[in-house]
Amino acid sequence: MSENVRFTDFKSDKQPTWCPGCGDFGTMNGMMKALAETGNDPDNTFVVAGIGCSGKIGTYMHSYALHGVHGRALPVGTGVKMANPNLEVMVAGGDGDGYSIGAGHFIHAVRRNVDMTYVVMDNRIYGLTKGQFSPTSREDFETATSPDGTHQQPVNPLALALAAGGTFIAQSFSSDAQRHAEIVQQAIEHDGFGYVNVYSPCVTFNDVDTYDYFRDTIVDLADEDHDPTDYDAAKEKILDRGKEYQGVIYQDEDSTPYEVLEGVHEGNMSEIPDGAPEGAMDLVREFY
Ligand SMILES: Cc1ncc(C[n+]2csc(CCOP(=O)(O)OP(=O)(O)O)c2C)c(N)n1
Ligand code: SF4
Ligand SMILES: [Mg+2]
Repeated sequence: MSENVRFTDFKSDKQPTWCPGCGDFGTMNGMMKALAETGNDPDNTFVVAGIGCSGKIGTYMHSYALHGVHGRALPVGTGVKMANPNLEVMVAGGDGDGYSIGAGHFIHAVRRNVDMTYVVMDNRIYGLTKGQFSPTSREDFETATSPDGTHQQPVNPLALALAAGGTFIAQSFSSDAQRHAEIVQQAIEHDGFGYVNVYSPCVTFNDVDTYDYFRDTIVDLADEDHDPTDYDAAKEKILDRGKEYQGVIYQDEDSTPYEVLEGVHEGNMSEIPDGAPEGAMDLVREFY
């Protein structure tokens, strides 16, 4: 960990191929700012990314990283943190990755409460595969796969997280750069699973959930006198589908991370060897 790290130190030398104006630029910048602000550096940070436009983030950030299998980023992040709790683990992916194919992992990662951060870049569409509706798409959203609307209620991912026993549930908007970075910072600082659903507009395939839409409708909980430690108040906000909230909606201040309950934490990591265990490379070659 270092005090002199700037957020640009988390930028890799790869040029993003995201469309100009994609919300993922702002989402990533906020994550990098939050990491620098919390005293992390690329040497102690591990980014696990899903598959999707959002999943490319691990390539564009300078840190340890793994670009895994669609919907499977969270179990990998859990394994990384359990293997070495000294690492700052950031898991990132899209609404399809996290709430469709990865929905089962999402619920169990939330309830397991490992101390890591999960950022979902929610553009309410499948971007990478060119514009199919996603679990968070609106019921009347017309796409190639829903020419007459989806005819399905969108998933409420924050409600899923609350029902699964989430200890930190937040939402932000990639274009509100300072607030987004602050909220991700609070998620990193939380002792447990810090979950942030980020409105991260897709300018190419979603002409409904746009920057203008979020700018016009977003309600900041900082202006609402909301107490995130009040479970009932949080539940009320989360179940209010008529509003797009930004801020920390729920936080359990008594949260104890899973790895601490399991006795795997920084304090007893001294026995982990510096190099790879004997025979580890043979095992890797077997699957390479
Ligand atoms: C197992 C598997 N199923 C399906 C796909 C095809 N696929 C790739 S990305 C994606 C969805 C992307 O949507 P989202 O997670 O919202 O990410 P975005 O591109 O919008 O950032 C799908 C269905 C895949 N790569 N692997
Ligand atoms: S298709 Fe959408 S989500 Fe993907 S890079 Fe372009 S704007 Fe971003
Ligand atoms: Mg998406």
